[in-house]
Amino acid sequence: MRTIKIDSRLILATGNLGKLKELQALLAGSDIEIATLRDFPELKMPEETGRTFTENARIKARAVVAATGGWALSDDSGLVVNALGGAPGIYSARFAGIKASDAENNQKLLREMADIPDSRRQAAFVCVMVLAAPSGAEYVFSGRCEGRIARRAQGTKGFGYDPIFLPAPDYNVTMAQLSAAEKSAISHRGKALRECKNRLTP
Ligand code: ITT
Repeated sequence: MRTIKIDSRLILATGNLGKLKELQALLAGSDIEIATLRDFPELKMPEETGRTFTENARIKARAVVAATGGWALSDDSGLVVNALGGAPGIYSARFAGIKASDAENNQKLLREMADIPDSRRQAAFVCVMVLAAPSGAEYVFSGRCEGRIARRAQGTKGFGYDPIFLPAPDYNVTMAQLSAAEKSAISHRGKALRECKNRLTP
């Protein structure tokens, strides 16, 4: 497998503080200089008009490369619920409306799942990352975390749907009851970023 050499700082192309914290923790200690969108306050991220996680991740990474001329790493992710035909999927951030809070999204999902029995509550978190170079080269990484939708929200750590997601194989605690390190060890984002880091030259 070809290794990737990042010869300038890497800009984390996300405006989601929950994601940003997890990405920064996973990249801590590496030799790569990390920047965030806060370093580019004039940069306006484009609308996510793609039909897939990968298309949306490409849109975000390309916008940051075009605006900055640097390397960018984007993350498009979401929750895929079997009993809802894959929803909310790429619409996870805006499930309960454009400016919906995490709590509103969780409540809407719990409402829609109210009549679904435990045997049919399977779900997965999905993450696609695009690492984009100023040269136009792009590398795609992905990760998936299987689990089930809980009956009620529990836990205060993490973000998004973490309080109502019971990760496999134990399904005993929600993702929001795990420490940041425990979550990253099993999470969709942790898996995608480790795959990415494995390709980078030291
Ligand atoms: P950026 O596009 O700026 O990165 P965003 O929040 O709009 O931020 P997405 O379009 O990728 O990003 O939506 C991801 C949504 O999926 C996020 O808002 C959460 O609702 C959910 N999500 C993703 N990863 C999650 C995680 O680790 N834990 C809980 N929910 C997660």
